[in-house]
Amino acid sequence: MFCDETKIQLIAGKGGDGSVSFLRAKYISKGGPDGGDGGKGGNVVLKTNENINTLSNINSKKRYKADDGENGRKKNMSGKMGEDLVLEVPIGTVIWNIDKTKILTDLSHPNQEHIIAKGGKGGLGNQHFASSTNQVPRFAEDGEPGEELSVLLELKLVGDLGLVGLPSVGKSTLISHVSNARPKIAAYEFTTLIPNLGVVDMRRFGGSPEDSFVIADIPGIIEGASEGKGLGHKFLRHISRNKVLIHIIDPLRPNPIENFKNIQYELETFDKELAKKPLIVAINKVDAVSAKEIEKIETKLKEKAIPKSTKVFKISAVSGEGLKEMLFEALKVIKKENKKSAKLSQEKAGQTKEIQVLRPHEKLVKFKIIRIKKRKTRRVFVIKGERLEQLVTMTNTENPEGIKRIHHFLNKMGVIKALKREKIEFDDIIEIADKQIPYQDSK
Ligand SMILES: Nc1nc2c(ncn2[C@@H]2O[C@H](COP(=O)(O)OP(=O)(O)OP(=O)(O)O)[C@@H](O)[C@H]2O)c(=O)[nH]1
Ligand SMILES: [Mg+2]
Repeated sequence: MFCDETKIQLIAGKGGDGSVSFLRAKYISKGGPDGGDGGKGGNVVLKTNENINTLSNINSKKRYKADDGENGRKKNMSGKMGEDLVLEVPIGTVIWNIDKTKILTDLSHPNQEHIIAKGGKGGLGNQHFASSTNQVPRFAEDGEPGEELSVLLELKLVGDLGLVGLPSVGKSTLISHVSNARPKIAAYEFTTLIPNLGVVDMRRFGGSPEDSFVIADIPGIIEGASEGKGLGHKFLRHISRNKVLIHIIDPLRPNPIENFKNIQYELETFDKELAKKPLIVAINKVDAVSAKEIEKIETKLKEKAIPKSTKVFKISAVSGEGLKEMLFEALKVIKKENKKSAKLSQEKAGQTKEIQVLRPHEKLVKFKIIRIKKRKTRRVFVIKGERLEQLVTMTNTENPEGIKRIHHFLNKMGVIKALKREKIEFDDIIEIADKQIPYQDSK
């Protein structure tokens, strides 16, 4: 089964709760607090595996959850960390937000890892809350919930060289002749239903050992693909990352020039960038057609369909004629494109250095009163802020010591000051992370 798009829900593990406990030992009447911390929740991690070529394994489930951290225990024992959940995906997997409007990350290297949903922090045990004024803290932090999000995974296979053309022109025959891939070959159209990747080892053609590249064979395209004819545009995304395309022409078919133009039009309709990619043209099956006939097609092609600079090769995917020269030309273009993109990413890296970033600390303590609602005689102040929300989420607001702790932080972070400017009054409500905290005048 081949699958190149799927939507899944990812849930990282919740942090374990901190424990409230007091040392109990014979002859010691009042021991100190000894509640251990909760363990951190497991992350959900996406990791590329070069042996996987499809998202079908991932697609078999719709919801993935990493392990929760264990709760803390007495005698200062911390809870165990939740294990990360590692999902293996093919190289070339793009992770989008669920409506496919924003790319979250793009996994294009072998063994690349990305934490997509972070596990929640473990809550601190009550031993941390002992102070000179409170030697019996009956409060421990709750574990933080794990991040939760839905994403759309899209696979764009990463080949260097992409083969395009009508069905039955010999794309699969070519890829099986020059690479380790063994796709099905047959005399009927649409033999290939899913994209295939193969590695071309140029040593076989007299090249050097470091010269190898990935070749991609995609299902045939026909006129009207943009309107969904044949297999439509479904697989064209897989050649959008190729550095060079080889458009294969079948001289046994009538109207090869017209066919060529139609396919080029379909590529352009799918994505303008495809039409701008370096292109090589191959007239295949020269073993089955007279040299004169081939000559005629080539001349017409150059007159009517391609710019002068486009290279045309006459090949036979069956006998191997002309393949070596064509592969070396492809390799030359791939190397040139690699150099270009290396330069581009260097320039990009240079640029990002100059971008000013907020120091983590600033980001953490930032907050904002986003809304003031009215409820009966009281007012509700809705506040947003990353660190504040985390703190409140991890604090049991049923526990008076918890409320006290939140007030302590509200004061420290300047929230109370900001609320006073808004003329907050006793009995008004502060709402953070969907929790309601009664305002206690802290004069
Ligand atoms: N004589 C000759 N026949 C070829 C050559 N290349 C391919 N063929 C034949 O053409 C037919 C189609 O070949 P495939 O490689 O399956 O074609 P394809 O482009 O992958 O076709 P789809 O997967 O349907 O898009 C088969 O019968 C091949 O044996 C060639 O160089 N010479
Ligand atoms: Mg095929």
